[in-house]
Amino acid sequence: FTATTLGTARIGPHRECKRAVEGYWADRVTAAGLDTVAADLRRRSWEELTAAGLDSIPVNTFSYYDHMLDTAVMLDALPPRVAAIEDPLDRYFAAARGTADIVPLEMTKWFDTNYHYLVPEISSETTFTLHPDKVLAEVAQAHGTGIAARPVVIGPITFLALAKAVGDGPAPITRIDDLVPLYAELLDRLADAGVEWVQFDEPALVTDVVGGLPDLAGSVYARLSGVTRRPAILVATYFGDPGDSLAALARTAVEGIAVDFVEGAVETVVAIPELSEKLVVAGVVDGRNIWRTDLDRALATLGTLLGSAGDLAVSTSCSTLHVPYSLAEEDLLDPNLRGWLAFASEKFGEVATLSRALRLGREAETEAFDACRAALAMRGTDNRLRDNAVRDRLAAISDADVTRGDAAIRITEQNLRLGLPALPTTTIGSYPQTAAIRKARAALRSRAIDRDEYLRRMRTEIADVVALQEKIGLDVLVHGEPERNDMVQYFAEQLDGFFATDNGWVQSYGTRCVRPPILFGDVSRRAPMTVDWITYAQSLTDKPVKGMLTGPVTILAWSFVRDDQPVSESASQIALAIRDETVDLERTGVGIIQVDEPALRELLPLRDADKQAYLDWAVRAFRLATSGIADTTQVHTHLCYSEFGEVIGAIAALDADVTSIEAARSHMEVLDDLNAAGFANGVGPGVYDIHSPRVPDAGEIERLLSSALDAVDVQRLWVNPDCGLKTRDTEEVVASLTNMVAAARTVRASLS
Ligand code: THG
Ligand code: ZN
Repeated sequence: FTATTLGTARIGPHRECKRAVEGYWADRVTAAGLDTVAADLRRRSWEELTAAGLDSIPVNTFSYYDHMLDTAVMLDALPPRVAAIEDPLDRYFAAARGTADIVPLEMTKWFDTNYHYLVPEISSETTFTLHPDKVLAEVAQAHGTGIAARPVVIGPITFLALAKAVGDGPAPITRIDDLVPLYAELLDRLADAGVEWVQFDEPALVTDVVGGLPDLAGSVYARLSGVTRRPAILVATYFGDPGDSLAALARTAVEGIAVDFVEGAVETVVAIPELSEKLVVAGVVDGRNIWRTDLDRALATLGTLLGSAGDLAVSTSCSTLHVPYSLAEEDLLDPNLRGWLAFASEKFGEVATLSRALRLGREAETEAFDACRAALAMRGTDNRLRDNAVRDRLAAISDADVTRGDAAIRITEQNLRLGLPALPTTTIGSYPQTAAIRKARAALRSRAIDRDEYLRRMRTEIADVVALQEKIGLDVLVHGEPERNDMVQYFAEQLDGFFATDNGWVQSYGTRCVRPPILFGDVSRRAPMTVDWITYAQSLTDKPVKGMLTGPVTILAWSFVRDDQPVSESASQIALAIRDETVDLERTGVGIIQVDEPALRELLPLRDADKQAYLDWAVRAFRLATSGIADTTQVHTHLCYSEFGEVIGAIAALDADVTSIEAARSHMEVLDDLNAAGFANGVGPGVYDIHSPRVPDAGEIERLLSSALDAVDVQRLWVNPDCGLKTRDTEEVVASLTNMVAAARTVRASLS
């Protein structure tokens, strides 16, 4: 084949799948109804790809929740605790979300993206067997509509490398020999189904997550390509340079290898003689950022590859899961900016254009190339790209600007000022986004109400949330963030250098989506962004109210970033804007400011060699944002969604006075790691998992707090949930927080 994409989004162009799945959970949609919506979305997506000019169509990239979970189902590797649930769909959702008495699988970031996958649990009792029903059903549906279907399945190496060992089981990757025969059986079943090409996704090969990956890739794919009855195999690497794994794969009998040329280097391919026997699927169109492809440059890359590859197909660099569906949905975009962008559907067009230009010459696509050059020339000269005031200010930053006073002295001064009890209770920041909030936001958008009425309604929400927290008995309050649609989008909308989309939804996990803002120019703050809300909340209570901000690394990680300067430079610009906000909050008397960095782990480079440089600039950006205020002002931060292992030193280096951190799903293990990293400041390990509707009882939280006290000194321990509460409903929140406060009081009493 000549033109493809490695995968597509599945949430639906108007989030149809999200609505259907949530409807199913709420008993408003039947299983059959859900199936119809899904089948229709798949068919429309395949038709779109075909119409765009792609001649190999990825299938099985659809999912009701997550493709790692789908793979766990395919391999019969769901945890035993869901086995008793008879219905396969309900069992699947129980593993994903938990139930009243089942803890769900852990969720963590998919490589360095903002997508979260469910982490399969592999124990020594896990016996893998093959259940290819889903992939076969999607292939059958595709064949039924005459589509050149190429099923996509997560490869055995990536599946195991991203899974987690439970019990006393060894590292999951040691089970690779158990999986190879099942994948061989899968090849046979796919051959039966008339499949010509299968794609095994092996993004783990661009990382150093487990040792010896090149050898493993060579041996696993030598065995799989040795299967006699099978479709042609495409091994897809993406998100980075596959390094030595590429040569190892090239020496096997697989027919195709996909390489990400947005991240990876062309030289790697050119140097491997065995590739002259293979189809190289060249990811020259960025699958995960939203900039229009420089067609001339991409065609030049393809030209260089032509001599080295046996055959060449054009593709997006990875699945377009990570970008919005289509620019056609964006009515309000600045026309200049629109020309610089390509969402998924525009990218499919670029792939087809490049594929035709490669075969027929650039002349066959003159119009597309001319339009591209004109748009990119406009982008090059747009004066919003450079703000000299911001650049001068950054150039003048010194080490003193990123350093606060001694941590032990700071905490003493803060304790005097705040007068909090031992084991202070608090929440992460957001409260449920109630129907009233959503209604008000929609009414403002449709101009049914004016700005003043909207502000008035938000204030009512804040007053309710403050009263609720006082009633529950929390020690440090928040305003609840009713005015924020999203913790990144909210700030991006108020900062110069960003713009927002109307319908640019991207799946974050399960049915949850975000609309990442687009960072296109130099960043600066026009005016205070949060001060009025916080001061209003503080006026309603004698308890301290935290000022809530999003940190520079997270704003960067959850935006589409400009590709014309190092991201570290963008991070510093955002940090200055946040710093200005902290100074304004402090000036109005706010005593605690939380600067969240849940995405700190997310941008960690995939290769070990690149990690330290990232951690250095990320920590510096956070410290730039938080070092403009007095030592008597307490800085909090919050981290979640990850294995913290590799960033634990950086978390300590952030030097926040208090760090709240996701811990409930990993049973407080993170505290020992923080201690080992020399972290001695305050810490609030999350005492219950907010991603599940399950309400923890007080006894359970007491036990967690006791075990936390084994690891940290009582003066350092804070009590809080795992994460913000915006996805929960008020009833669950009240029940859970009431139990949390009761548990804190019991443990507090037992101390004296
Ligand atoms: N914002 C952004 N990215 C994120 C998070 C975030 N990535 C990591 C983590 N938090 C993901 N968590 C969520 C939690 C809730 C929702 C999305 C991501 C969510 N979304 C609404 C939905 O899908 O219904 C839509 C929200 C809206 O209307 O804007 O609830 O917090 N950027
Ligand atoms: Zn969180």
